[in-house]
Amino acid sequence: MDLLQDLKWRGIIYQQTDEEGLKELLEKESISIYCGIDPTADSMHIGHLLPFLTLRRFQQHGHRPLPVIGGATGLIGDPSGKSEERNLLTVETVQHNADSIKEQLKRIFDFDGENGAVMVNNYDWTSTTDLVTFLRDIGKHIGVNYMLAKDTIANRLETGISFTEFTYTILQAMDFNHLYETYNCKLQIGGSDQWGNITTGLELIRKKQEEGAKAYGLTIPLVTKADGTKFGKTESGAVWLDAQKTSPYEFYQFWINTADADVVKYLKYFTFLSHEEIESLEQAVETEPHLRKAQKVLAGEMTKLIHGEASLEQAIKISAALFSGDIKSLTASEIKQGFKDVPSFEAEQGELSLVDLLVQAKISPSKRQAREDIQNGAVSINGDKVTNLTHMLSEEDRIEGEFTIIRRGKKKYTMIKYTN
Ligand code: 485
Repeated sequence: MDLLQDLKWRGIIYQQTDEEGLKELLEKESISIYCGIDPTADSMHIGHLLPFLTLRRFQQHGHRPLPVIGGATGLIGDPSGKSEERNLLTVETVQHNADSIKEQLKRIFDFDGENGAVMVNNYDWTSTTDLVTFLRDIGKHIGVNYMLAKDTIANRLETGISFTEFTYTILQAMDFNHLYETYNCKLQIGGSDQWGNITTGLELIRKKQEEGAKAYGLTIPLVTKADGTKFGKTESGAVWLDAQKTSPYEFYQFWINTADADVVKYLKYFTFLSHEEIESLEQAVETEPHLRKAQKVLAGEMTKLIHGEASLEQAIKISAALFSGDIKSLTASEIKQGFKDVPSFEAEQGELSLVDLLVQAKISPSKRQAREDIQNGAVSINGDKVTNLTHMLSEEDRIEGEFTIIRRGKKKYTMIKYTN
């Protein structure tokens, strides 16, 4: 099966500017293909993954990926999908963000070999284009009427749009034209919100390049969830690729929690598993959904891809320990990852009776209940059941001197943190 058929099978193609033309082109030559990202935050989130993983699929079929960092466009602000003008970021912030995102993109592509990826930053050619050249050589080719007809601009005419954001689409078009000239880049991909910007690029290439010059655009669907809620968000916010913002354990858990109704779609979108492997997992969802085989494979593949094998193993270990309640096997750093979202209570250093603590931390509703809980064997400290009613919490109950994990009943965990 060729690349475009595979993308179709996976449901990755939303819109194409010339389906037949691109098919013919890919049959006869290896091309460069690009996708850009604006460094508006210091990390990518999983909403950015699909376009870049798709770029990687092109690389696996012999094409050269050009991940583009929007060092210039990030300073301007894409109006696409935004109902309001963006606040400008400082040059320092955008530079800092660009450095972090570059490191993350490095993990997705192969930079060696004949079709090795080339990472570029549009600041390099945008910042060196002077205003007169921009207006004469670029702006002259793009009609204002043409721009006003773009959804992303038309949608803002009522609420207002600055000249700065209005111009954004031309900057992205200039990138496509520049990459066409420099890397023979003939295809730009992006999320469905990028259609307007991608087609402005094609317009510019058509006007500026020799007769018959041709480039293509392809967009990728917005990732949706069967229950209608937004993909990529959890109670604690966006799911980031940066391990400091979203720990590998949380990242793993995010994918593990995928609904049966979505899991096959996500396996197709995000993993590099073969059609046969995905079809057999689809079978498993139907015949033995309780085993959550497909979710485990999805979470495993994604965590390995973004955080590496060791972090995946750790995430699996934390998940198993939390499930069984056997948290003694975890290191302090693993406990921190696994218990980040459990309720926490700040206690003072020094001796404190377990009964008092259970009440103060609102783990048990009353002293009487606290005593009952302890007697019934329902309370454990760091994974060890405690039945001694007069137990005093001491240094020994602190993991690395920093915290204690109390469990009441099967699932209710509380993290006790100590103030000095
Ligand atoms: O030449 C280019 C310069 C900048 C961009 C693309 C080409 C970035 C683009 N305008 C943009 O805003 N992209 C979004 C971003 O940076 O977060 C998202 C899109 C999404 C998908 C993703 O980037 O909203 O659909 O394309 C990779």
